[in-house]
Amino acid sequence: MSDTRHRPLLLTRRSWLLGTAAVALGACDSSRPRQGFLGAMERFNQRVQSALLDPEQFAPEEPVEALTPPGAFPQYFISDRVPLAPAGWALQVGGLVARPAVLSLEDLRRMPRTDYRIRHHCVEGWSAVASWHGVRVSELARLVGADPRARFVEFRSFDAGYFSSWDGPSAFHPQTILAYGMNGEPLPPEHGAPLRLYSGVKLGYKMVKYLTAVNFLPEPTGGYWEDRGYEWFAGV
Ligand SMILES: Nc1nc2c(c(=O)[nH]1)N[C@H]1C(S)=C(S)[C@@H](COP(=O)(O)O)O[C@H]1N2
Ligand SMILES: [Mo]
Repeated sequence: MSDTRHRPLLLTRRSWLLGTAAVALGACDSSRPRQGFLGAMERFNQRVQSALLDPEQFAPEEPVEALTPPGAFPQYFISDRVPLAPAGWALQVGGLVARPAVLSLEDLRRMPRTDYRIRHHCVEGWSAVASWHGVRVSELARLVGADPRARFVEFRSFDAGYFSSWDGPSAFHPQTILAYGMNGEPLPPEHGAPLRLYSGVKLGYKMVKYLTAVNFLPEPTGGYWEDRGYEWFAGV
């Protein structure tokens, strides 16, 4: 299923509370959504939302009964067919780091593992529950010696250039992981194999699947949907 159907932005709970102007942005409105009044509002909202993001706040663990049945968890990718990892896949880690690295799945599996079962929120209005496991982005930052000036993290993929950039507090949140497993199994191709971003603090479109690179950067870059008018912060 290719994701060309995103409809106009739904308000996140936090945007709703703040009464943002973001609702006026259409999903396919690529006509300079960041400029003028809306752009100013979004920059304002980002500041307010970053200030509101409580690093102690966790997405609630869901009970086993809440698990979405196998096969019913929606699948999104912008490529025409399921993107398959290139032979010899490895994750490139760079940017403002002391030790740039190229990591295999084995390397990542040897790092401390985090597991949780939480709800996924897509901007289109659906939600679903799965359990995920992988390694925290904060662990990766420690491994490569990310510079404190790198207050943003960019995630890139082999899915037709899909990417997203994140604010540091969300990227380094304890529930933000590079997931290599779903529901106790290796991550399936439909859900981003071999490695995807997962988090309890962001909407679905921020969680880049089919990862190729993670870059620790001093400035935010955009994102596939973000560059098409979707909110950049996109907190749950
Ligand atoms: N590479 C890539 N990552 C992506 C997307 C995509 O199209 N390509 N879609 C995003 C959106 S909109 C959502 S809701 C989630 C969906 O994850 P799922 O396919 O595992 O349900 O992936 C996100 N990450
Ligand atoms: Mo989504």
